[in-house]
Amino acid sequence: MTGKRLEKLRQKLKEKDLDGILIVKRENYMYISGFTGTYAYLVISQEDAVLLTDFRYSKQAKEEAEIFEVIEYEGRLLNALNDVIVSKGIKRLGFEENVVTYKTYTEMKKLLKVEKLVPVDGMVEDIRAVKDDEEIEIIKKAVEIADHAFSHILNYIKPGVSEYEIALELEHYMKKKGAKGTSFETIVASGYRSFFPHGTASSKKIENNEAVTLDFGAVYKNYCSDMTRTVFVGKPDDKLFKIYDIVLKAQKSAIEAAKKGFTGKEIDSVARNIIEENGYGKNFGHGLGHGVGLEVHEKPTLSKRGDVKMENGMVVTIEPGIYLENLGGVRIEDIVVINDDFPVVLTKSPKEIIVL
Ligand SMILES: [Mn+2]
Repeated sequence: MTGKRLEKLRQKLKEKDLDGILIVKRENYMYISGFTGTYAYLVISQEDAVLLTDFRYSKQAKEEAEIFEVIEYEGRLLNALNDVIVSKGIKRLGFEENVVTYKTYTEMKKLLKVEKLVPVDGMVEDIRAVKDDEEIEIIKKAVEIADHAFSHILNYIKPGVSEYEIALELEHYMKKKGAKGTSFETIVASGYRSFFPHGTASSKKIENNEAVTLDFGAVYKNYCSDMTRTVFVGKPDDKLFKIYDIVLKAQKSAIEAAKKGFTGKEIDSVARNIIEENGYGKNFGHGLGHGVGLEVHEKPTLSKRGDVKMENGMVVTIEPGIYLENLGGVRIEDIVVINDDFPVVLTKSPKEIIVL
């Protein structure tokens, strides 16, 4: 599994003319080495793959990161790191510029005997954007857990129940079904609060005749899922039914447009044009979607800034929404896998209007 990933990374090191790279971000070292613990540093060059960790994790690292040379260090990390870099002959060392703090960078500059420390932007993240079959199978399971939780929670949403209680029940259910945790803080936004695209659950109680937006995800084997549905309780304002139809049309059209070779921006514009044509352009103030994997928000982005072309195996969300102040909002979000001319839609929950 990880051999291929290591190969891809080594190819990128060559392209950037780096002798090696230091990897400290957890999702990145998990992806490259297979080690799932919470403390490790990887040093990777063309010939070597070293994992530095301490007493707490060295046995686990040896088991999980099979093709890595695991070094259990004592004392100061940077000294151990320097020993590795010197013994492996690394002169130009890349580091993750979005992860390493200024303090660490300053210390590395002082202590590491390298010719140059080279900031690197999203090298492993770019590789992670395209999932292999093993990853897609795991994400499928994370999506399935959320799908089951959604059908379970429909029986639970009624006037008088608070958003907190709904979030708690969703989370409890997902954990019972095998989730390790939630992908992010569960969003339950009802009535006027559904205007807030990211309204995390509050003590507000569900009332009759309002919209309830649920946005949540399960973590399974360290991979995230992410889904959103808006359901109606009783008979809310006709306008909400109207925007539901528009969002649904935009969402389905964007899924059809999610083809290999198209940029995130192009796919975003398909949904955005439909919403704009209907007069709600200003009420769709966020991007269409994002990659999902070890992180709930990762590459590629599907938005006005999305200039990356879709490749088979990319796993992304498609989640347009319309939000009307004082009235409420509607968002529908599925996870899809890019696959030539039509993506594989992983999310199976119904999308037609549900009135409870
Ligand atoms: Mn999302």
